Amino acid sequence: ETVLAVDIGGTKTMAALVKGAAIIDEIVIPTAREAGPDGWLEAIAESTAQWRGRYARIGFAVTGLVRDGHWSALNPATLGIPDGYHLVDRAKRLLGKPVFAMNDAQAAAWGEYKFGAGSGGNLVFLTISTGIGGGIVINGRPLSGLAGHFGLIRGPSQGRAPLEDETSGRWIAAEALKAGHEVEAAEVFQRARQGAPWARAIVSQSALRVATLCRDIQLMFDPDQIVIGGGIGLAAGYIDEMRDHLQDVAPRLAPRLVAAKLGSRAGIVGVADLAGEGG
Ligand code: BMX
Repeated sequence: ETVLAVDIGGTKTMAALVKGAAIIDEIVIPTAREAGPDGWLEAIAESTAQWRGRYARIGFAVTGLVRDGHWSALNPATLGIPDGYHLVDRAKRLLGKPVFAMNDAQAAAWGEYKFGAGSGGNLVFLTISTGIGGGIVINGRPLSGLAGHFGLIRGPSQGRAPLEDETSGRWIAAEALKAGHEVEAAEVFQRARQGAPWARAIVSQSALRVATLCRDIQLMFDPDQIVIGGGIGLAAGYIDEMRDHLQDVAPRLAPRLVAAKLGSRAGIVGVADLAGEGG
């Protein structure tokens, strides 16, 4: 069964025709942050019009909290979704097929568990991107609701801000600006690789905070592995930097970090699988 799978993140939106774990075709468009959910759905309908008639079901993996088909932001700085937006109803009306919706990182956790880096045991997935998302698969089941929203735990600044606001892509760009460099997160990584001390310091600080989070996650769920994804998490050198920060952790406490095998497509593949089963 072919599924239209859509992943709406704080920075970009990906849509794909998916069969099993195979991507038949895909497009990526920026998430027009100011357009709001009606605007995002219209952009998706437009840019996937050429696939109409080729899919029987639709899956949405979205940044934010999904409950009973209703969609809300937990951290509006990551994406300003209005409270309780009727995502499933609106998408179904617009695209004309049954819609299943879930959180992006929870979908990615399922994708990696079933088709990617998973080994069959318990797994935690972390995406380090605009924000920090997470998903947990325990005893072969993906947890839903708030479970895995690790980016929302309190950060290092005396608990004032969510961890993701002091760690992730937006923070990296903001820190660079403070250091006098008006660049996007991706360029901070490039400059760090070239050896710029200011860039290296920012990347190292971010990786240290995520490494500390992984250490805590290991104590909560003892997963077989923690799968790292997202544009920041998969940036060259980031996972190695995390491993460096974990070097002095006793082996029996140490989290086992692996890169997402499905890369940026983990959410798409995961939600397609769950939508294909009928949600
Ligand atoms: C935030 C939260 C999570 C999401 C994570 C990663 C919102 C809007 N989103 O913690 O639901 O999984 O960001 O999202 O509250 P991304 O946009 O960085 O992929």
